[in-house]
Amino acid sequence: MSFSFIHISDIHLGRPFSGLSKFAYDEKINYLYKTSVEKAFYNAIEYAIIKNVDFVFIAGDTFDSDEQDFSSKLILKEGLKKLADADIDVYLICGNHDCVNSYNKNTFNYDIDSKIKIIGLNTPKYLDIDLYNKNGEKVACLHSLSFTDEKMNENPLNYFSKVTDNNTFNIGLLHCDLNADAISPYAPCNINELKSFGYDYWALGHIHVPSLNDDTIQYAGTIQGRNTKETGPHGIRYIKVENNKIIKNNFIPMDIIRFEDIDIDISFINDTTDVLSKIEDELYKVTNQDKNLCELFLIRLNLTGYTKFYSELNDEFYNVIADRIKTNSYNKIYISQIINETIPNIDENILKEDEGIVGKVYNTAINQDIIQKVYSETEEKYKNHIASCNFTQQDYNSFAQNILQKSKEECLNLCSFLFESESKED
Ligand SMILES: [Mn+2]
Repeated sequence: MSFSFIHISDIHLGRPFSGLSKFAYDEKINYLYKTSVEKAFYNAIEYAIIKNVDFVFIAGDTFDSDEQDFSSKLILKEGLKKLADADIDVYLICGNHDCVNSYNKNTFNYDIDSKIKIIGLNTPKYLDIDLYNKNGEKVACLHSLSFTDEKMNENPLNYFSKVTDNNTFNIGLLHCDLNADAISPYAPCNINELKSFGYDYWALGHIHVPSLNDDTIQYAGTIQGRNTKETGPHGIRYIKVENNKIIKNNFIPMDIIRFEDIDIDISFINDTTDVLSKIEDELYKVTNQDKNLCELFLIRLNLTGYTKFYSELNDEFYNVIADRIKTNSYNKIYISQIINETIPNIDENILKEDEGIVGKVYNTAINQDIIQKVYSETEEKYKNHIASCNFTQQDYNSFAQNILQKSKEECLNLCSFLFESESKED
């Protein structure tokens, strides 16, 4: 006996994109901001139909607001209809953004036997139900709960029943705050409590950028990132089960616009004009994989490492780089921000010989006698603490050596920044 399903969550229909006002007048961005969420959602539906899945589970926050706009209602209605027409059973729970009470009962007036179940609307708010695959075989039991109101302070697991029949595949469908301390208003519970129910898969909603390392307890994440914090691929999960065992458990990207933060070390570049190709090499490693799916990558670049042309990294440099990347990628990669986290690479001898204030600071700071004095004073001050660490003499020596080395490096870094900014003013 086999079946398959997809797990979608946090579609947030109607939620605007945020934090990118610098592109406010860009035609391509405006067009994609209007269309990408719908497109990602329809991608997911098409995927479910092509894969001929038996079920689709939607784990809450389908609408962004309890005042559903007409366009969002239409998008969801049409999507659900496509699934039902393809003989796919849909179970949708309501989250804190789209609680049961916010659903328009004229629009979503499915009867109790419909293939589309909005938990709490055409079913009770907690629903235990047997699931039958397309061959009519009983293959699983679903346990699902909706938010009635925008807040749920109680532990949602109070509603759920534990597994009594080990021969059935059990699925939990829940919108909850797993990282929560017990006072979260978004259905607080923890991962050990979930595990104690003995279910085979928990389809969760609420967290947009999932980081759980458990194959059987999963947030699907939002289907389309909406701001620079929602980086990386976004999509759905596709699960295939055979004889009560999960044999496929895959994340499938669906997003049209993708946000990324990329660190690029420019330490070994000796010519400023080579920075562009270095950045492009690194960018393409990240963007190539889903270049056919994503129509736009919005990238925040962090430049790191030691560089001897620190003072040349200015706004003009950033603007030229961003323009070239956009042009060279046929308007597919936009740089939203370049952050300079590099450290000026100044030869130590230049600092030593500098007769200005920076040179004085540096020469004082690296003076062995002064370092030894500061070190001894510090050692004396923290001797009880050091003793309580029970170092061997050898460990202690290497620890001390390490600290001295680190502080010397930090001192060089700091003085290099000072030296650069002083020479800029000259
Ligand atoms: Mn939520």
